[in-house]
Amino acid sequence: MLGVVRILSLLLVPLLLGSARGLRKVSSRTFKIDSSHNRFLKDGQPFRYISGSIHYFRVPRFYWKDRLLKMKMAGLNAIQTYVAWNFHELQPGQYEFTGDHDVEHFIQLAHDLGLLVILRPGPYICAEWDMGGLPAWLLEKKSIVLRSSDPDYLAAVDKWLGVLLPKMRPLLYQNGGPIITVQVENEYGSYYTCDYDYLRFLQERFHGHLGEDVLLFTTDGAHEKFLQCGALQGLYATVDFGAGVNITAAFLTQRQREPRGPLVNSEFYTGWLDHWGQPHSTVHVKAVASSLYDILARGASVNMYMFIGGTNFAYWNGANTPYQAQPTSYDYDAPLSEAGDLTDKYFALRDVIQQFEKVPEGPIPPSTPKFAYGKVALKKLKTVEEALSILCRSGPIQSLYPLTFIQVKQYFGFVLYRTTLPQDCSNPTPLSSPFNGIHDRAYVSVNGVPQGVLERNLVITLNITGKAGATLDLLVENMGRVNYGHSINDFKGLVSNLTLDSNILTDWKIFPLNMEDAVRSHLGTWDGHGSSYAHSPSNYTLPAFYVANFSIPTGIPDLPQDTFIQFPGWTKGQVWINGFNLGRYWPARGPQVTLFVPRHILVTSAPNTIIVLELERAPCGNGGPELCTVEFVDRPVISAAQTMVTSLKTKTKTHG
Ligand code: 6GJ
Repeated sequence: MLGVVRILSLLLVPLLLGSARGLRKVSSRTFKIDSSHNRFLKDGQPFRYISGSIHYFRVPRFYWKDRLLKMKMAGLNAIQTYVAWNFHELQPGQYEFTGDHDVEHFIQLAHDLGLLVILRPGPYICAEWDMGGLPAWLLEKKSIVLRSSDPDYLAAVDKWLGVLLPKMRPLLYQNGGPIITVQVENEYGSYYTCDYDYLRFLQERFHGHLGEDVLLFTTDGAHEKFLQCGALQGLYATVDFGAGVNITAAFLTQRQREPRGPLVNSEFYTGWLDHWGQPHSTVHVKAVASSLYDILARGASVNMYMFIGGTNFAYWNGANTPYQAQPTSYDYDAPLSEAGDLTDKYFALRDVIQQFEKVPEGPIPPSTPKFAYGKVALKKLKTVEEALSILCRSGPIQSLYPLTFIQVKQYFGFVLYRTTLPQDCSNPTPLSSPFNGIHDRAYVSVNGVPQGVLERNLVITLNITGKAGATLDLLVENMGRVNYGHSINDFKGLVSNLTLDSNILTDWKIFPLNMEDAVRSHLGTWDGHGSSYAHSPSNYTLPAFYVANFSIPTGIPDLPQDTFIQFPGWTKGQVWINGFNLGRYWPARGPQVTLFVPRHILVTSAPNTIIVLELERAPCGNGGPELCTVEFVDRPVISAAQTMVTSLKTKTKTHG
């Protein structure tokens, strides 16, 4: 008898297992490519996605649902987001996935709203984001070859993917979530390394963590030269192009790589990026609508980059080369404005989509009300120099020659470099960075007297005066790391030696400055005695903190509301409200003049604290308190006249 039972169990078990496996397949959701009909299949049915890009790291969590719902109501059936590695692993091995960093919650919100998700986890993402999303601490190996099979780079990538992708697996479509496709790298064909082993490494790791049935793809510019290095067997090749491009030619490029399968434009540019000092970029509504119509009429799947751009809060903006940093606003002239407002472009694109797909009925969440809280008078709190003990609690690092930000383990913001004048400079004496090593701006003072500003590529020599032995301070600002092209290994600080009258300066004290902790915990305590103003022949003022408290009345319905802050008479700096780092302001250069202030950082229950770090010239000298003000207004200004400094102010050759 026992023998019979045993034989039966040997026969039955594989069948049971098989059926269990079969059950998973029978009840499983599928998202695949149907090569015979050049289309996607979702659960076996023909499917075309109409998607829009939104970056969770550029929109406060408070507003994720509002933006996603507006995208849904525009007729989108999917959204696309990058994952910014450096937004989650700020220090090696230290991960942040809560609050505004909670990417799982963001994806779940999309799912709850019936939106599918196209995930682009990089690890490099470009995106006008600091170092294209790669963490700056990778540069601690000075010779690292990013986006390649460099073993140190791959080891860091492997560890990161081992943290991120297991979080994404349950969110895949086939596992019950919204993620239908996953992009490997980003426009790899535009990068010089052209390392297939690197792409194959990523392909193997993505499948290892996400399963063999995940649909992986690549995106490259619509030209064969890009697909040469950007495409890989087993990764579905897609292209990107903007309005006004010859769409037939663009998709022909994709067809040369993918003779069968759906046509896909993974980045259909609805607008374009900005740089400080250049005119705000716009792309005409009609051009975008017309090209979108043409793309949809071909049955192609499309992702509109960006559908909402949002904001580069804090120090997160990237830069292009020759060095040009992007501003705080990432409005991108997108269908939803930086503040999430509905634009003419939104309705124009919704009208186009409506010609191909059913668009949800019902109310579209309206643009949020904006409130002009008016002018707020600030008082000078402390200069950076006076606050050094708070800003750099561990004290300076001594070094014969300057060290970079990375060498002192500072990744963002500011480092103060201090030495003494080795000679008398009673007559104006040239302080120079002969190898264009100011990365990116240095605010120079001698014994507390402002001397002027040195700037990467633009101002590499500055005449200074002072007596031998006087203290020479350079407050160096990281304006954002290059995010595109071969220069993304963008080291910051004084990356080469400085000379005074052609003699190399040595014996430096280097102060990494922790602005965030200082602003959150100490600088707000004002003793009522602001520091005095050092007279500066160049009418610069020392880099200094200014503070104000302002109250928003309780009892008024719906206050606080969103607003915009502007800086009449100020020059350039950083601003925090209630400890939230809103970003950089630079009205003296433009085109951005106002910064978006989302309502959730404001309170009515207590005074709101504004702290401004003005780096060049504050309007708070002898003009009296009425000039030392900022102002909250109810509409943005991001396309003001700008001051583009294009030519080098000295004849010395620059090195990029
Ligand atoms: C894309 O390539 C990129 O994949 N792109 C742009 N490229 C132009 C490069 C500037 C010289 S502009 C906006 C987008 C995003 O950067 C995207 O991440």
